Amino acid sequence: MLPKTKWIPLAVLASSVAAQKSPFYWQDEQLDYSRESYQETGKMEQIGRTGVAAMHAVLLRLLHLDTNTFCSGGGFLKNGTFIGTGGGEGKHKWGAKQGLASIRFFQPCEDSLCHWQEFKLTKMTGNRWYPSVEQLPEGNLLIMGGSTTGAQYNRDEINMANIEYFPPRPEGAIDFPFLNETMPYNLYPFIHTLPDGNLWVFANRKSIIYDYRNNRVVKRLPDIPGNSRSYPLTGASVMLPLDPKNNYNVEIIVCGGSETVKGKLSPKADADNTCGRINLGDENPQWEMDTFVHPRLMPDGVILADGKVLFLNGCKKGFAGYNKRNFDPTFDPIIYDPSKPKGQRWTSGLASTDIARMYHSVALSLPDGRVWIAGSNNIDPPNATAVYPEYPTEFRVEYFSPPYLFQSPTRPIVSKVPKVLVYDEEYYLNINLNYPHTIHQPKLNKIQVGLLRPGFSTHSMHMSQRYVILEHSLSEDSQRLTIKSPPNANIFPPGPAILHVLRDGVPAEGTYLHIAASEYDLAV
Ligand SMILES: *[C@@H]1O[C@H](CO)[C@@H](O)[C@H](O)[C@H]1NC(C)=O
Ligand SMILES: *[C@@H]1O[C@H](CO)[C@@H](O)[C@H](O)[C@H]1NC(C)=O
Ligand SMILES: *[C@@H]1O[C@H](CO)[C@@H](O)[C@H](O)[C@H]1NC(C)=O
Ligand SMILES: [Cu+2]
Repeated sequence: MLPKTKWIPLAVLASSVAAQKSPFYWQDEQLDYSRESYQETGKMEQIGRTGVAAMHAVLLRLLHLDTNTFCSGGGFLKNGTFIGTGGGEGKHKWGAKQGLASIRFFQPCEDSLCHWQEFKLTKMTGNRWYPSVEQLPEGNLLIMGGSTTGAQYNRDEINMANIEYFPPRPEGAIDFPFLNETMPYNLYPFIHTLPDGNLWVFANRKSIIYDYRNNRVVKRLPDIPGNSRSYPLTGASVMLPLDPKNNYNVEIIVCGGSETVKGKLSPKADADNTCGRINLGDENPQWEMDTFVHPRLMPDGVILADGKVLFLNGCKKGFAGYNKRNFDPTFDPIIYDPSKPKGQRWTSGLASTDIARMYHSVALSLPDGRVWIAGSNNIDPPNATAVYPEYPTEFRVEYFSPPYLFQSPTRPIVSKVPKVLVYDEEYYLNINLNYPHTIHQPKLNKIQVGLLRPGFSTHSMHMSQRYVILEHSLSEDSQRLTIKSPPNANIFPPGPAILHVLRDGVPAEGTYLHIAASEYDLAV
């Protein structure tokens, strides 16, 4: 997105390999228990710059691209190859070719020699601007929706009311009438893979349960109260952590969004200040409405190491888009605790930022339990010095350290973590619950093990994001932890993930690993 360079707005993060040296892992001074306030508020730090206007983010490394990834989707195949799909028009200014129908391959590697590959003949069935991508249990990708060209909102003539897969299926694109029914605010539909192998799909205010294997709508759910929640009235959707204790019952929250004014998009529109929560385990699921603390559109909902959900970025007025379409940034992160009763779920008063993160900002959960925050490109052409009523293109990076990093002067450490977990197996890790021992003896030693997929972040989407609690047991001497991998690929589709182990809510450094049906699936 920098003019006159060949770098396209894709921010990609460090690989697992140089983990210990990367900025995405704690430095020693990071855990500063001396500051009592951090225990309550967490810490927000501005460290470094992206070099590109970060608009898409996934845990990988910095890469060179040929085609325009602007407003694309992405996900991992079961063999570990990352696929980026779709994007924007050609931009000769930056040397980017048209990327609307592109499929980009990236195979992570242990040296710095790997890069993107694109093949002239490997394209999607059509142009897709603002498509959603979901990693499926089979280890392939489902690519849904989008429009054939960039637009302020979707129109019938450009609507891609269909689904395709990668690797492609012989039948090509399959009609998906749900995207006709949800016009015109249905770009970047929300998708979550459910433990029964169906998909939950949401656009505008509607949602369905969809059996993609048989191309069949299984159930229609009630409309969410309040405003539209899909682009450009952008809200966020998060599937709450799945837990074997309740047989992986699914609950989903959809938060924020924006209104239309007299049926039209308006920069004066008020953002939505509600969250809806739906329990798919109920016979007749209904939306239970809750506050979103503030009105907010374009929020990022990021699952943290402990399974709580951090919401940040976004603003209070307008709708998603460039150039004086959205105003009044929301600077404070808030945390949602799904396990608490309504009325006690939200934590506010956390360490805030003074950087407006509006259209085209991103956030990703990191292995060390922090959250990486970047981007905001609200003006076209990009302008780092723009002033109100415009907002500058933002290159500064921030890291949010949630309060859990300051709760204890000791932390757990795990080692001997396998690089690959196959389904329904037990694994043995070494654990030191309390490092360094000399400082403090914790009383409870309650352990939680969670598998987090941070997913692909763009436009308030966190494609394929999920968190699954793993069953575990601790040896009598508290030095060995047995964990049970997810029972099957519907619970956790194959691909990379972060293994988090927490003692009394304090996370150890997470481990970046792969979930696979077989160790041989993995090409790395
Ligand atoms: C759905 O929309 C697409 C694209 O606009 C159109 O080609 C198709 O005929 C529509 N289908 C229905 C059932 O309305
Ligand atoms: C960027 O914005 C500033 C402040 O409005 C303006 O003075 C400057 O001309 C803009 N730069 C470009 C390249 O448009
Ligand atoms: C991973 O699978 C895809 C799709 O089958 C293939 O195109 C790609 O080359 C594979 N990657 C490796 C490293 O084998
Ligand atoms: Cu965009």
